[in-house]
Amino acid sequence: AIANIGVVGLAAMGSNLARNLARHGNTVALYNRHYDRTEKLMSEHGNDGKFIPSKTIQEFVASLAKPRTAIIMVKAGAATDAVIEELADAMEPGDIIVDGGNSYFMDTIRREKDIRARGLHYVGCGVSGGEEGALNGPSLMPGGTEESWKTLGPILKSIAAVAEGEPCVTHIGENGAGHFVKMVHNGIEYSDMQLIAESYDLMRRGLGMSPVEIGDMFEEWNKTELNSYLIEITSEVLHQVDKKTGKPLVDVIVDQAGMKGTGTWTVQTALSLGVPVTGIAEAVFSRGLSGQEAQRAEADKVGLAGPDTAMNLSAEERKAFIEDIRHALYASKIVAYAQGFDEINAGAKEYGWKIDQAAVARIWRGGCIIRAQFLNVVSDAFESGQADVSLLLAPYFKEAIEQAEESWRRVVAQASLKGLPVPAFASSLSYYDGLRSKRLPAALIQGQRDLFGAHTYGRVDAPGAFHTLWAEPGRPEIEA
Ligand code: NBP
Repeated sequence: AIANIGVVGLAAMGSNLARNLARHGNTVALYNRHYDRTEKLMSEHGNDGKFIPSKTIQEFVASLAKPRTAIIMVKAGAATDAVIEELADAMEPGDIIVDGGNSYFMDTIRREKDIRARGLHYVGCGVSGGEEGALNGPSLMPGGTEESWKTLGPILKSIAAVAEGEPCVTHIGENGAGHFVKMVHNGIEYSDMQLIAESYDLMRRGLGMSPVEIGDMFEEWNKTELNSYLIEITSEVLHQVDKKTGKPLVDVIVDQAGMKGTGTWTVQTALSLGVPVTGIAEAVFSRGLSGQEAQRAEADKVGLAGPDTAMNLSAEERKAFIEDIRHALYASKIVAYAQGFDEINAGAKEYGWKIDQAAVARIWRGGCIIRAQFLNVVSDAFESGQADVSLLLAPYFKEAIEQAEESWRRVVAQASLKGLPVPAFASSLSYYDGLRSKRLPAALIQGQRDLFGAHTYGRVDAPGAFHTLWAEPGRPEIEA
């Protein structure tokens, strides 16, 4: 038998992806460094479809039809490099190596160049949706050449999630474009989660609601424009009761959020591109603060000053404030997405990719962690060209924020007065206010820079660069 696709790396993600491929009529070659994983997949799920298991990479490559196409699903970093090397040695020009792991896009750019020089195709493909998505339909973000997309496209379309009748996969762009977009997807996921967490905290500590009451509220919110996978699972988490103690599970979980690096990459990349992704950055920093165990314990012991967080509102005021939080969440979410798409735009310019933002929004509507009804209107805004400058300037989102604005300000102000941390809400609002300010205090900063470092400044009334001779009052400025 001959396979039309192969999977290398059969841990949680790889075995589920292989099963998904087999269930959709593909004949799937299988290889894992330790054969026991391959055996386990065959014995437990061999009936899912047609598989060709191999014990060596040479056997695996020999079982593939030309052009041979293999998807690597191993640990990102050195393991991926090792597998690429083995595959490239065994393959022939024209064959396609796909990396479906969470690789850093600069690694993908480097690997693509190396592999192309050997006459093979190399595709870095973002895979979102976790284990469940890999099995039942992920959102897929492949980079690489147009030529490789011709072979790979139909295979990926066969296994991707479907949203509004369309498969959640599109050719993102050359070399590292797919992994870049997957990275920003994860950054946006961080900010979505942080905004939800801040909303929860305001209701919990500010309004004194129980986890179940808040879970019910998220269930209600899931029927609004906030409808999304993350809001849905938040409700599920908040309704969960710990079997051991009978307490709400959320109260038994240690309040330290882990991270594997893609959020950090998103912010590091944004910093080097000069794109303000304040919502994502605050989300990453908040996880960082949550992990500062020793500092937090000491601060708690010392007792840093601050107000009582309870807001003591009447039933009616409480209802109104919950609505305010919902509006603040929506407005901040729009800002985070606007910033994420700005980063994609800046990355595309820097690395020479042609990325269709509308198509990106469309493939995020299903399969992935940030899937949301809201992405329909995001893709419409890009499709129509109304979001070319910023998503915030597209009429639909401009109006949505106008409707939410007062609530948003009340939430940030009240949270501040009550000592409740809302870094993502507050930074998103400040970004919005900065964007709409006709003049920013950056003029003062530029003046300071010219004084201490002769960095020069532009004038509002004349072209060119100017420098003031600060020490000589009679001669205020010269053209630099
Ligand atoms: P892991 O990231 O846990 O990696 C385990 C796999 O890597 C096993 O198949 C293992 O083989 C193989 N491997 C290692 Br480790 N070192 C190797 C080497 N030097 N040579 C060959 N194989 C090696 O698996 P995962 O959780 O299934 O994730 C796979 C990829 O998908 C990762 O890049 C991950 O970031 C990405 N991803 C994960 C998720 C998720 O929700 N988990 C979502 C999206 C993307 P062995 O069995 O022989 O040890």
